[in-house]
Amino acid sequence: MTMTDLYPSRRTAKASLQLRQDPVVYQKWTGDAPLSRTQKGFYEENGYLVIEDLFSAEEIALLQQTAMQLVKAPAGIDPETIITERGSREVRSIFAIHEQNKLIARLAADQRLAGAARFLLGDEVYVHQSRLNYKPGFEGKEFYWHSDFETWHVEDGMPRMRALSVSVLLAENNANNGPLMLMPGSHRSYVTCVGETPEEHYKASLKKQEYGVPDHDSLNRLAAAHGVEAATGKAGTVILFDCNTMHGSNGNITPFPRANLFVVYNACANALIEPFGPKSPRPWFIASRDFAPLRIAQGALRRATRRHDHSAARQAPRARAGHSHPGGNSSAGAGAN
Ligand SMILES: O=C(O)CCC(=O)C(=O)O
Repeated sequence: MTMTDLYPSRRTAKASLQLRQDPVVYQKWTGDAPLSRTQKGFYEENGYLVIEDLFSAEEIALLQQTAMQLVKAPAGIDPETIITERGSREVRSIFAIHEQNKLIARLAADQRLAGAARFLLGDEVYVHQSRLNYKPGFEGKEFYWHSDFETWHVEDGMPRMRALSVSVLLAENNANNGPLMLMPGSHRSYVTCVGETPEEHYKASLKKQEYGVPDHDSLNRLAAAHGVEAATGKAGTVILFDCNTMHGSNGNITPFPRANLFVVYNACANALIEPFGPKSPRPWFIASRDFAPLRIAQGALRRATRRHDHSAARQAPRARAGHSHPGGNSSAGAGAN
């Protein structure tokens, strides 16, 4: 399906700042919204929101143990979904993590996260992408400044700005270990980037992005207008941020790893079409094409039992046909930028 490109990028020799053409919050606040009026207002104005104490200590410990197990012994994880750091065998990211682990699938479907996304995006949602960014001690490299939307639009065919990320911190993020940094208010400006995207760009870009990188002049202007905030917090802190908020993070040269989970929700009405840039879409584990609405789950996250086995969200992720992405987001129990 072709559609007018409202956010062209990587087409011209010079970068520019354009105005956002879409709402940030897609519905009015009412008393039964999953966020307070103040939280909704903060998110709308700043393009992000930090929430503490959404999860119990037991739930956080369970998520931490699960994430560490996956990083240390990624048996059962499709090797294609594991991205290592440049020049090292350390895990940088594991993609489609909610499709490969039932606890993370359950987390992605949780009312506390998915319910907030559904409210802000004003529609049913599905998971466009999930990942665990590990940022190992000593070796964890930076994530340079970017707008996720620019990449998702150009490389995945996401038509409009109607998506957001939720990051669940699984380690304390402090000034030292490369916490997420955001430019509050930057979500209202779209930075177009320079340089035509090579085919299969994702193979290099998940380690270090070369295209879809904002230029210094645009970053200077955004930073002068909005400043930079570091979203630090204890383990369990949740950060919601709009798909077009300028963000990035520094490397981690401390000995302590920093693990953060990311779940990206897209409005079902904003399902992907053909990419606006390169011809071939990115693979299933980076950009899901299963647009079935997520079935939202209530209640506490629980340790795996025989009834709730977290070992694999799905049978054999590698059995997928080509780049297609079989159904499953609609099931709470099964399961970059
Ligand atoms: O993990 C981080 O610190 C930043 C992650 C990020 O910006 C990304 O994966 O797009």
